[in-house]
Amino acid sequence: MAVLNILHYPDPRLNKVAQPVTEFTPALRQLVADMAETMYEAPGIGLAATQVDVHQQIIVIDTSEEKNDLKVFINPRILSSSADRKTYEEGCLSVPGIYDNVERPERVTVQAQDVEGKTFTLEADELLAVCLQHEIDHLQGKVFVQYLSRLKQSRIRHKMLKREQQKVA
Ligand code: K1U
Ligand code: ZN
Repeated sequence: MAVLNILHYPDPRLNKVAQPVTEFTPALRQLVADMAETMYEAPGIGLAATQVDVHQQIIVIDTSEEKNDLKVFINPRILSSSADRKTYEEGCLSVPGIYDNVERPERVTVQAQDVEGKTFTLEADELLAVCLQHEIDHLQGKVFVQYLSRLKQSRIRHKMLKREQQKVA
């Protein structure tokens, strides 16, 4: 297994749209295992393949306290969203140290495939619903800061670029 490099905002590779997975191979299993290791090591509660510069529709999530409930979503799509909305203070491994409120549907029903290609449907609420929507956004090339005001986006962009410059200096 391996810990993969996580891209940081505003890297333009985070805006690429991920393609559907068509082959359920041992290489896919290995990538999923590496993504899970990367998420646990960060630590985080979710990770989309886009964040590790792989532009395929793959997500790993574990919102359990004990970190023993790994969920894998291949080719996820939202079948329905509740009219009720909820605001949650989100974070992102691609925007470390930045947290802000995002309003989203409170519940979603998602259809996806598992690592063997078997289709399943899941009704999600609470943190799992927030995390699933955040990760599906990543697969569509969207980072949570894009829900914030232009002023906040600009401040976050400058802060992140300054941090990257300090790393190389
Ligand atoms: O996609 C990502 O960057 C992962 C992100 C998921 C997420 C968190 C909160 C709301 C929506 C989506 C994270 O995991 S950020 C880190 C984090 O939330 C966390 C880290 C350690 C313990 C508990 C939470
Ligand atoms: Zn994120």
